[in-house]
Amino acid sequence: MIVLIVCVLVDYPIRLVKGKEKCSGRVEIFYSSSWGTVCDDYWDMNDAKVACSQLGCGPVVNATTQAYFGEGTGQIWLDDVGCLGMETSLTRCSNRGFGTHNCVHGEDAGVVCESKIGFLLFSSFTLQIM
Ligand SMILES: [Ca+2]
Ligand SMILES: [Ca+2]
Repeated sequence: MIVLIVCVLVDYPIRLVKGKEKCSGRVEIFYSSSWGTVCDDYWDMNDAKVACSQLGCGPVVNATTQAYFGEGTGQIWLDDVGCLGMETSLTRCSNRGFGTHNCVHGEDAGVVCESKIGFLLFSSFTLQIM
């Protein structure tokens, strides 16, 4: 029970917006009752990898910058995200603190991950030909 409460406090839900499929899009995080975006400063494959695994998607394909999936609205919640790649959620990575940033929505970060189904099919296909 205690573990559950700690997780709720540390891990905030994320979603991907405006992608062609559910495992790609602009990264948004739910904090303080509203969805906000992530700035692309120091946004790289390690950060995107954490977002992909938090969402239950397959491996990361790309970390997008400069509002590749369109500009979000409202708060920019995270900036200078520094993941090592094995964190279980984006908010466990170092950052400047919720809402502290020097960004505009033109810098919204996004990710492209393999969709889980595609990844599983690919994996089983690889197994079959091996
Ligand atoms: Ca980073
Ligand atoms: Ca910054």
